[in-house]
Parts: sequence; C-alpha cells; structure tokens
Amino acid sequence: MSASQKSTGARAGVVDAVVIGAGFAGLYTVYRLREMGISYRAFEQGGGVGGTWYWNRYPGASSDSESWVYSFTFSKELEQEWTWSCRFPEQPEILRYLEHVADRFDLKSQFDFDTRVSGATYDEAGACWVVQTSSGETVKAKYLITAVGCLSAAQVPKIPGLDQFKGKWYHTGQWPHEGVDFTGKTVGVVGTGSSGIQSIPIIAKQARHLTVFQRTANFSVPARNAPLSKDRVDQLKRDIGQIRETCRWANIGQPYDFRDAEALKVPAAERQQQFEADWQKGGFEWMFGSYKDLLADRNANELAADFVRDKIRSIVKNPDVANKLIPKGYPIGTKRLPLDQNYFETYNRDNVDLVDVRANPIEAIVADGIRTKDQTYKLDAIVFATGFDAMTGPLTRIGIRGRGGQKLEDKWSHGPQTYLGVATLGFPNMFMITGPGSPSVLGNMPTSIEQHVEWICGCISHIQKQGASTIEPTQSAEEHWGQHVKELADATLFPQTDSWYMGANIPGKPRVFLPYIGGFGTYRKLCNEIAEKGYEGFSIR
Ligand code: N01
Repeated sequence: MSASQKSTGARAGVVDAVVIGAGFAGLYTVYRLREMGISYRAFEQGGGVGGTWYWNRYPGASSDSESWVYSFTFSKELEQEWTWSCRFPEQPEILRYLEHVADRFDLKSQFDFDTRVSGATYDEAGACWVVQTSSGETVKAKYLITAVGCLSAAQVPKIPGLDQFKGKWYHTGQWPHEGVDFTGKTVGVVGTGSSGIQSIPIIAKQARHLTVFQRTANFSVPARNAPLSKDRVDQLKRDIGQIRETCRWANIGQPYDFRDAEALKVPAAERQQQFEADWQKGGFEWMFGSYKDLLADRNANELAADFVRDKIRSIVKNPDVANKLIPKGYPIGTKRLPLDQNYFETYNRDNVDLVDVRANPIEAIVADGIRTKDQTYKLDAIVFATGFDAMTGPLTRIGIRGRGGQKLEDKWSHGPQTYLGVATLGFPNMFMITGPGSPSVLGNMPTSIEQHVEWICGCISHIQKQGASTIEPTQSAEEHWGQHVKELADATLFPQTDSWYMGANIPGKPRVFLPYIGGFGTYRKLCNEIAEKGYEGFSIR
C-alpha cells in the first residue's frame, strides 16, 4: 500500500483508528490494522521509525534482552532472514532492524513523521476521537491507539542554573543524532540507572575526565555481551519457535523463569555456587532465573544483594570508592536491574571520579559546571542520565480528554486507573499498548507489545462485527483490577523502594506501583479468558 492509500475507505479527515507512535508497538499495530482492512492514520513525532531506539542514541545504549527474543515474532520469514550480530544488540543495530521491518512490510509510508499528536478529545455526540496534530491537522477516529512507549517522557531534573551553563548538556533519552564527541572534554554524568551504567564506561574512555554524580548506588549485573557465532545463529534459528513459545508464557517474557527452589532453603555453599555460575552466564537470568523467593523475602534478597556487594568490593580497587558504590537500604531488583559492560571496573580508571550527591548534594548548575554543597566541579559537558516520567508520563503529556472533557492527568491524579492496563473508564475506544497496570516494563518489551497489539486488534474486530460504537471498562472491573495490581505488588519487595516503578523519581507523582507483576504468562491467559467471555469487564454499546 502506498502513502496515498493509507486512508483508503475513509472520508477525508475521518478514519477508523488513529495510532500514535512508530516504535515496536506502533509498527506492529499498523501492520495488523492494515491486514484487518481498518482505515487509520498513524503519527510519529520523530523523523523516523524506532521509538526508544530512535531517541536513545547515547553511547553504549543497548538492549538488556537477548537479541533473539528482543524482536518480532509475527513473521516466520522475518525471523529467519534477520541475523543478529551479538547477544545484546546495540542501539544502531536495533534501529537498523526496525528500519528493515518497516521497509520489508512497507510500513514507513503509513506514518506521518515529524508530527506530534498535540491533543485528543472524545466527542460524545459524534462517538469519535478528535485528534489534533502539530501540523495543524484534525483527524476524527473511532479508535485511539497509543503506542507511545513506557519510558519516553524524558526527565531533566529542575536544578537551578541550568540555563546559565556555558557548556553543552544532554539527556540520554534525547541524544543528538549526529553523536557527541567527548574527546578531550571534562564531562559530568548525573544518574546511575541503566542509561548511566551503560554510557559511563564508554564516556570514560573518550573524555579527558569524567565525574559521575551518584544519588543512589545501584546494583548491576554483567551483561557478558559477545558476538554470535555462525553455529549459535543456526541453532537459534532452528530453535526459535520453542524459544518464543517459552517467552510467551514465562514470568518476564524471557526464555527462563524462576527456579522452583528458595534461596533460604538451600545450603549456603550450594547457593553461592549457583549465584556464581549464573553471574558467569551474565544477563537478567542471574536474578529472574534464580531462586523464587528473591523478590518476595527480604532475607533471601539480602543473600543475593550481599553476593553483588562482594563482587563490587572485589572489582573496585579503592575501598572508599567501592564503599560509595555499594548499594544499601533497598532490596536488589526492586529498582530496574541494569546490565553492564565493565561499569564497576570503570571506577579504577585515573580519569574517573565519583561524587555521592546524597552526602554532598547538587546545589546549582553554574556557568562552568556543577556546584555541590562542598565544591564546584568544572565541566565542559553534562549528561543527564536521569530517567523518565515512566508509564503514565508518555500518556498524560499528550493532552487526552475523555467523556465530559475530563483530562487523563486529572483522572489519574492519585495514580493510574486502568483495566488490564489497556483501557480506562471515561475514555471510550482508547487502547493503550503496554499501559500502566500491564506487565510491560517488567520483562521483554516486544513480547508484551505483540500480546497487547493482538489482543487490541481482536477486540476491535469484535466491536466491528457487533456493529457496536463504544467499548470501555466498567467501574467495578477497573476498581477490581487496580486492587489486584496493588495486592500483587504488595506481596513483593518492590513497594519498599523509591523507584520509577513506584513513580518515586518524579516530584509530586503519586506513589503507586505502576506495572502488573503477576507474570506475563498469567496475564496473557487472563486476557484470553476475558476475550473468550465476550470481553468481560467491558461495557460494549
Ligand atoms: O533512568 P533511571 P534510566 N540528582 O530512572 C538519578 C530503561 N532502559 O534512564 O536512584 C541526582 O533508572 C537517579 O537517582 P535515584 C530501563 O527500564 C533500558 O537510567 O532516583 N540524580 C538514578 O540514578 C531503565 O530502568 C535500557 O536516587 C538524579 C538516575 O538518575 C529505565 O529505562 C537502557 C536526579 C535515573 O535512573 C530508566 O533508566 C536504558 C537528581 N535530581 C534504560 N534525578 C535497555 O534495556 C534522577 N537522578 C537498553
């Protein structure tokens, strides 16, 4: 289908669906809607496809899921054609993959790029969404499908004086496309989440001097990235069907699951040996393929935390620096666990310093650097690896108004209320791909995205066949789901920690555990059952 055909079957300015975003989620949604013969318009604020991988071009940006699962499963041909170079692909390779998918399935022509959806209001009389774009266009659509990602609303902390800074500053999630050359520069990185931990080793190698401003010491596990041999590629391509099927039903959408054993119940020597063997493998399996009590029992968790603390002590040569880097006071895994490539080793370099900004807070940014309580650090460049307004931010920033003109951000002022993380009462026919209250960020995103897109498209087919005009959750279904999401989280250690999962990284954001933690497989089964029961918990009119 060519660009001129993308609104086939629709009157000018009126389509069945508007899709926002051209990352993994938006690309697959458009692919499916086109197959269904649903008319649509699709908008992307970036200049090309890729979503997360279009924006996050910081040095060292790479997937934390293995390449062979961090990809689409909907086309067997695509799966066999595409060959990944390594275990954890870096941003340029993932972007190339998404470009390839978009070209192979003629998806680029389906999007309006460089076009931000600047508002969407539900028109009750017309039973449609009225969508405005930054290009001044207004489009009416029966369905509004948000494919805006969970970690796409970048957060630069409000530190006084940033506008006075004479050097250059960057946020990892909005990295310049032409790249940044730090050679010979004095650089400061603020933040030690996944983005900081991935970029710090690379920036350290380039810069004349690097100062890391750390507020909370983070646990991290080695990625042990490596190229894939031809034999390994052949084997993966042979086994891919089985690997994918395991992912679909596993807890975090990965081809492994928690062991049926508890850390507290196995002998200490055996446990240590197991932690070490998993550490040598690298990747998330160290935690999420390990003992099943690690994220539910604080004593079990401490065993894993101590193992990593010992590793940090053994890697970092300066004991004072090691002590600052050792995470304390929160359970391991309850902040999103980063995977690293020589992160702790980087602090052995002569050109790297670590500032503990909890003990020595940042007071201001000044013309030539960052001023903390104790001293001023002169910098040519500042990198904010300070994260995102996760899960809700990408949605509440759009300007969505539901029935009666209610703003989404007002409805969610005490925390997001959704049913299945896919829909919210008062916003009929709006579908959120990997919205708050869905498993999404707790595992392999493409697995989560494909499940949501397929479920949403099935639901749209159902509504179309019924000749119905609206679908939205019932109040009781939404309340029950919110309670269920909370109860599941409360049975874990996650709510004990200040993390973006809890909204704790954004000043004033309600403290609510945002994703569904009951497991991908359980969630998939539940969604299937709800659909089989005629979309139980939804009101269809
Ligand atoms: O952001 P983060 P991120 N002063 O929120 C610190 C995904 N991701 O971009 O912990 C000083 O995790 C903050 O400190 P604290 C992944 O899901 C995936 O790194 O709040 N410091 C923290 O250290 C990930 O979890 C991949 O005390 C300040 C850091 O900044 C998510 O995105 C790669 C501060 C923010 O860490 C977000 O990761 C990268 C301030 N005012 C990201 N404000 C892959 O899979 C914040 N901080 C490839």
